[in-house]
Amino acid sequence: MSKRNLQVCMSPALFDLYADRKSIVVVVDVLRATSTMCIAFETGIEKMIPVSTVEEALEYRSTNPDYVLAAERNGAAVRGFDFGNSPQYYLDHDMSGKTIVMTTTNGTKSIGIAKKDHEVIIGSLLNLDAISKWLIQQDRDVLIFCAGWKDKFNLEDTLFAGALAQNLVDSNLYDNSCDATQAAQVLWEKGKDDLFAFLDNSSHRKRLAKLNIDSDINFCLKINQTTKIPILKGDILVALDAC
Ligand code: 3SL
Repeated sequence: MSKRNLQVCMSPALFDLYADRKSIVVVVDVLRATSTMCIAFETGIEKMIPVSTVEEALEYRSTNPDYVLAAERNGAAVRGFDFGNSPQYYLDHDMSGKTIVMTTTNGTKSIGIAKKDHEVIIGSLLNLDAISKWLIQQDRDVLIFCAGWKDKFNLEDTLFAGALAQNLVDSNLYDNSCDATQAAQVLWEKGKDDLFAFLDNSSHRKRLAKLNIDSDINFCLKINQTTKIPILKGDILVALDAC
């Protein structure tokens, strides 16, 4: 039996090189967009509409006044929006049944790129095991798509890619001859025992620390806090409960 293809794309700038129109794409932005999406569904939101621009988000609300708008640029909440991109906001506010329209610097942009030709699901360390199990049940190739930072490589998304790749490779169903996949696995092996310390000198940890949000970073680095898997149906994310 031939093995399933498993690739890691380290940056949106490289996506066209990996796109094959058949793989399931797992979009990841550990700090913080896709962690926030996973926890938003865990706390009971009904739908989320990820959009690339602030203007698109505002347009949604002009026709749907009940929608809640979340927007972040360069780590900070965008003025005039209901809130920004903190996963912990959803723990502190009751959003059950709500539809959130969300735009972020890299995460929602990456979803916009991937959705053109691929089925898209949302990954984070918070739903790592759920997403691993669900993917193993699908007889499909997998492309893990790291959102990075403004087209640059980042460590935290690569750590997630390595963790997910390791789980998939352990099932013996996937071929990991992609060099980027192997590199991600090596980084995961090196960092997995203390992710916070491993990221100590990383660019986005420093960026977020300047905004005083170390507690969000700690939260996003927790593993297996939810079994919710956001999946894109058209332009809308809904929750797929794993297993
Ligand atoms: O780039 C993004 O999509 C965000 O997750 C960045 S931040 O963590 O909100 O700064």
